[in-house]
Amino acid sequence: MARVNLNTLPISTGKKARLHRILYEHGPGNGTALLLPIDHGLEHGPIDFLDNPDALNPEWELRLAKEAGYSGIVFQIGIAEKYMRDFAGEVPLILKLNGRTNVPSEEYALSPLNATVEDAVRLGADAVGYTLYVGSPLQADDLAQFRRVRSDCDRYAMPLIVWAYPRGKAIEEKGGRDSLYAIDYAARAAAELGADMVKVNVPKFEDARMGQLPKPYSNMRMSMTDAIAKVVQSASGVPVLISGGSKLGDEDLLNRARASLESGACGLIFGRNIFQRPYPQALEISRRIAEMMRQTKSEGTAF
Ligand code: FBP
Repeated sequence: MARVNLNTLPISTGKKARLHRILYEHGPGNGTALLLPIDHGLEHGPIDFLDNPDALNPEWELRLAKEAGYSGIVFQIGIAEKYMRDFAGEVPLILKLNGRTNVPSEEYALSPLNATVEDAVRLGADAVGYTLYVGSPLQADDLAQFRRVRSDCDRYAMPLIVWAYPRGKAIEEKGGRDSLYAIDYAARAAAELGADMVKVNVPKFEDARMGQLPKPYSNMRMSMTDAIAKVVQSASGVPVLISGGSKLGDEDLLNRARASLESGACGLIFGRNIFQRPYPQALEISRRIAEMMRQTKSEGTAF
């Protein structure tokens, strides 16, 4: 696991102070992050909560984040405004600044801004999140929007975590959003554009689509661990968080966590895999993952 060393990460004093809370003062600590993203009601709709309707109430996730020892929780503005107050200072907030529904097609993906960096400051957030749809036909709008957010983040010393998501028509024509080509490219693009931290999905190798990938990715096959390590390397020193995706069984989820940590990621950001479990199971698996993070030896990329 690559633990983030804030003394060598080239960031401003204010960003360092905020990231210190996430990476050292809460959660597994010691330069790692275990985050709980809760923006699915907007991104996917209430469908994601059908398995566990208790989790529709954000107090469920906040209580879990506090009890299990998460490094931070991710909310959109409406939920943050209504629910963070009781947990302010106890659970670090990452305010997601953009978001969209999945009702329209992803062909022309763009995630519009719904909140500002000033909102994040007012709510006491320790970072903001921005979804960048790398490769979308609407990338000119996305990049312009992102540039304004990045510059606000620099002005307010607010760490910027980029959901580096390859999406859209052209990405689908070139092998799809989950390919190593697409995820590797997205991680690198986010790093080059000024992310302080990059969040990516785990690359997949789909036999039927390998031929669509640009060379040499069309001939590149590797283990999950090596694929994540490749993406971490492409991010070139920008700390990488690995996301969870749709719900897995306990052992598969723990394997995903282990592979991510062994590949040089500095943290994990698991949503559905946590809140779609009943509370006692969500608590137990969260604690097992946090313990794994505390025990995984520091290795890989040095920040
Ligand atoms: P999960 O762990 O549930 O995959 O959550 C991570 C996340 O990035 C959420 O923040 C977001 O709502 C969702 O995935 C978006 O996923 P997608 O773009 O694949 O629909």
